[in-house]
Amino acid sequence: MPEKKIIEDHPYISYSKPILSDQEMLDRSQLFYKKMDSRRSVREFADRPIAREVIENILKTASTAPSGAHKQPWTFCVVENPEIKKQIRIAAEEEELESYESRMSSDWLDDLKPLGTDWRKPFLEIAPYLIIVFRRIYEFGPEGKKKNNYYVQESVGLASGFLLAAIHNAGLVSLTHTPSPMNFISKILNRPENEKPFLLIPVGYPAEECWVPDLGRKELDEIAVFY
Ligand code: IYR
Repeated sequence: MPEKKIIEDHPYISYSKPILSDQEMLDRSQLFYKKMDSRRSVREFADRPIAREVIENILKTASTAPSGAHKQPWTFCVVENPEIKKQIRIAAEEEELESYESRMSSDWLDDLKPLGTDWRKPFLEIAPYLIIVFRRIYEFGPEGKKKNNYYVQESVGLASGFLLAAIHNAGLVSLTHTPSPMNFISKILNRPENEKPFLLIPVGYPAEECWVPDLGRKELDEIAVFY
């Protein structure tokens, strides 16, 4: 059990990390990089079922992300029900068709060509789970008074990153899908007005035959500047 102490009326616990050898630190950082570098966004899913408990662990991991004033301003909705998945697919494809046919610029469509995306989203019915991440703009305080959360976009972005890493670590794949506009999902899932949809993430195994674009990643000197 960690040591506990009260500082200015608030409880604290002692926290430390073991000092690693230089080699162990290097090995761990390298291994984790290699592991994360093998993550890919996948659009072709298998319908193979996944235990609910795995999804629960993944969500608990996502919720370990830091957040503004530790408000954890997120809700994860998990859809397994085939009827609800179908409703989501129909509504998402309707919006996406409109986007691909008239809302997206020609530059945008050109940028997406190497990814092979289009308005069809069959994975929304095939993947065993859809996780919909909602950002909670405010909470209802006593007497229903609205209390704004802080840095909601940043916090929910971080939690979503943790979520994708946890999915990958469990040996599963995901897609960060952003049908736009996404309001339809609040209606289908009957979410309260303080929640706004952020990302729709199908989770499962890749299809037996699954292809992903042959993309590289930027080199270190393109993404980092050391001073
Ligand atoms: N939301 C659309 C379009 C799309 C946009 C971006 I930026 C992508 O990186 C991928 C797709 C869709 O999901 O197809």
